Amino acid sequence: MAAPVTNTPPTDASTEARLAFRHALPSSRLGQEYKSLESFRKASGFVPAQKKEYSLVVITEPARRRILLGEKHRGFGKGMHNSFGGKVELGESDVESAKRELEEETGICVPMERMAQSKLGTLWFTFEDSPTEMVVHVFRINVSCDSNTVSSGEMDESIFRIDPNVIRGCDEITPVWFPDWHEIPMHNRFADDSVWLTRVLSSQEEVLVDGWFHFEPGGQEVNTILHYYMDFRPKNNPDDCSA
Ligand code: 6U4
Repeated sequence: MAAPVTNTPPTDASTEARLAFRHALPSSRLGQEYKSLESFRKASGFVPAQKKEYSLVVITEPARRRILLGEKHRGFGKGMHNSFGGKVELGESDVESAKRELEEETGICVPMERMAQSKLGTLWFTFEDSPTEMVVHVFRINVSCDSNTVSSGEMDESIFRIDPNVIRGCDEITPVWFPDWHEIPMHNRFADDSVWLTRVLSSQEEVLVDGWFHFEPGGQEVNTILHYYMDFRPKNNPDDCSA
């Protein structure tokens, strides 16, 4: 029997991060955290028959603590607020998918090299009632989106400048800025976002994250995690897990 993390104090870094987000899901929806991938796998006991790969791009404006989210009108996650992305098409890399989907869904064009450098990690999702594992390659682009700074040369090179006028939606998704990321409608997002995204946004430094989430049956309606394992680490010192 795999050992769950039962002795984690209530103020561990992940819990603390989550509590700062007003609409984060309660722990009763987030399942049991495991301390290793091996113990997570033993607990879920799930072997997917097939997998599908996706890209997901998180767009944030750190100076204003804003996040750009898409209101999804159709397909997987319909009616929810999600970041941008979609399937990795045949012959495409994860980076190419992220670049293409972001541009299709928001009008924002990020160069390939920039997108490649912005990879946060990978999330693996399995579901009690589906044979298919979703493998989601996650990227984060920090932007400045202000018409006054579009032509200014003085800016931190980690910030990607975008002209607010380029942002537009498509028939699938409408992009909307949320003025304070602590107000993200987490109750209207996939449950795992309350675990990994809250942690990523709360971190003062650049981080990498890989996560494995096994969901209860019932899909989007139930939207509840049974088991998860998350490997969260600073980008510049990947061996240090204290971020
Ligand atoms: P079509 O209909 O072909 O345009 P496509 O846009 O290629 O579809 P879609 O929209 O079904 O694919 O992609 C699903 C999107 O949802 C991907 O960006 C990955 C993302 N996603 C899936 N599960 C997620 C989860 N649990 N948490 C999360 N994002 C998830 O934050």
